[in-house]
Amino acid sequence: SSQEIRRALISVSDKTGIDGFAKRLSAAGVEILSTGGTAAALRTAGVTVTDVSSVTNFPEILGGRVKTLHPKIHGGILGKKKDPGHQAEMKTHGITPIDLVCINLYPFEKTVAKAQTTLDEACEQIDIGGPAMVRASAKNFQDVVILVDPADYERILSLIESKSPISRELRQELAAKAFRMTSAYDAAITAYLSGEAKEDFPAIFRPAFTLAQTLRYGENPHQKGAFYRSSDPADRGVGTAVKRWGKELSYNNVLDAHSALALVKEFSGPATVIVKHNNPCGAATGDSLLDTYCKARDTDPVSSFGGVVAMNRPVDGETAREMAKIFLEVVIAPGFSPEALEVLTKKKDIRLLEAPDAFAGGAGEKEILELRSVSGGLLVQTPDRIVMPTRDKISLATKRVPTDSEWEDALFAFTVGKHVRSNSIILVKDRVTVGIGAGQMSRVDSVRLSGMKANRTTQGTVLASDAFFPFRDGIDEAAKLGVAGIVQPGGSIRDKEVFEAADEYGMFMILTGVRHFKH
Ligand code: 93A
Repeated sequence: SSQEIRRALISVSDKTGIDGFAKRLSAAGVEILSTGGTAAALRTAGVTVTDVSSVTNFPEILGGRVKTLHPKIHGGILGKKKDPGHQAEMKTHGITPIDLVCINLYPFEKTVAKAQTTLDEACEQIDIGGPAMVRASAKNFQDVVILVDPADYERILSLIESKSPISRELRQELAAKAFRMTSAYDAAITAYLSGEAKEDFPAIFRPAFTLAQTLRYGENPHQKGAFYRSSDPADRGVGTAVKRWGKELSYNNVLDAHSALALVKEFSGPATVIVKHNNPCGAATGDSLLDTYCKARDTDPVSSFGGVVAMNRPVDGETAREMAKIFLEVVIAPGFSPEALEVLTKKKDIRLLEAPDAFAGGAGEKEILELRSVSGGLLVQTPDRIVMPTRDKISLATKRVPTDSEWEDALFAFTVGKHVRSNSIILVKDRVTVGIGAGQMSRVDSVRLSGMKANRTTQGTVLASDAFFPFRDGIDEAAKLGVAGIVQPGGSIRDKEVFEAADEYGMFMILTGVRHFKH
């Protein structure tokens, strides 16, 4: 039949197992064509081979750069058996059909993975003729079987040996696999030549985590969960914290402790952050740890109950005694004084995490990539490490100028906003959160929510917005709350209208030029 495999072309860089495959093909009566190195290897193994150069009647030239790029080869692959025109032309030009093509390409990726590889060496390993044949065969898959994976050899051999037809479905499956391979090959070349990823990608995908704990469950009891610790000595935090006291951590504890820690680390003076459902419900800086704890808790005492607390100073006795008054899920801090431990270990439901190395960082801290799984893929990004430009580099959009204290509140509010789910609006007074509007789908609702969440007057507060105001409505709502001024990135097409609204209400407006979406 026209589907019979009479002639195969084998051209492989990696010759492992190719002799066994070729021997069986040959024994089944298939003529074998091969390029220089492959032909030599097959002859050594005792297989009868026809040289491609004898088919083309042209030697391999340019050190092998041109071996199979010839009409006698590509015509043999691309000619359609059911097309009388094709068949006639092939006859005229003495082109014999090729029914099976078996290829593996020059090892480009392996070559560039070696640190000492030069650009010239890398370029020499860009296979041109191989992919051309792979793609030609895959295009004409109804007539040509394309093999690019040794895992498929046996399937095809057994069909040939039993004189069974190779179905269209199987041919198409192999063609899809072939194009997948050449497109990955091209992607590797693209990445190499554009200087991309050489360091980042292997680092992301190398096994970088070890199991820290099998969790009782995931986010919910019907979900399974596990917690992995980073093997990277520069990646320190919740995963490397030492548990000084308490029950097993849950999936949600770990997540909340991570978020609370990330925010509290932003501050240099004593600070406390309380997180609920992965959003801060209170944050404060102040003179003492006790002071900051009380202020953070009183932002939203209802939500603070059962909260996850992060502090950037070792927990002392008096702070611990205050904390012991309500139920808290987790406390994460650089340490605990003996007195604090004595007080807090009386509570059976609290977990105490000591993470001194999480605070060791500073300016030279290594950038740890953030990974997030999505269906069918993985998102990777560098962390959001900046807050806002320094006061001398920042622009003001309004007539009203902030006082020193308001500048400090603006910085504090904008810092908190960076750690709250978008759209986020934060009201702050004297470096203490007054109201937090988190995770709304419209900014104006976040403004309203920040006022609703306030436990005390919002008069004279500074409002931070994680992204620009699309309309003036957010400013109108802020005015109703008695906000003194606003800090936001700016950059909306309606900025003018937004600035005018702020001027109308006598507010100041600081433009940071930095956006802090957190999804
Ligand atoms: O240098 S190429 O881009 N030019 C070609 O015409 C060509 N034809 C086959 N590379 C070419 N090949 C590749 O040679 C194949 O993809 C295979 O990887 C390799 C096999 O060469 P040999 O049989 O000489 O070891």
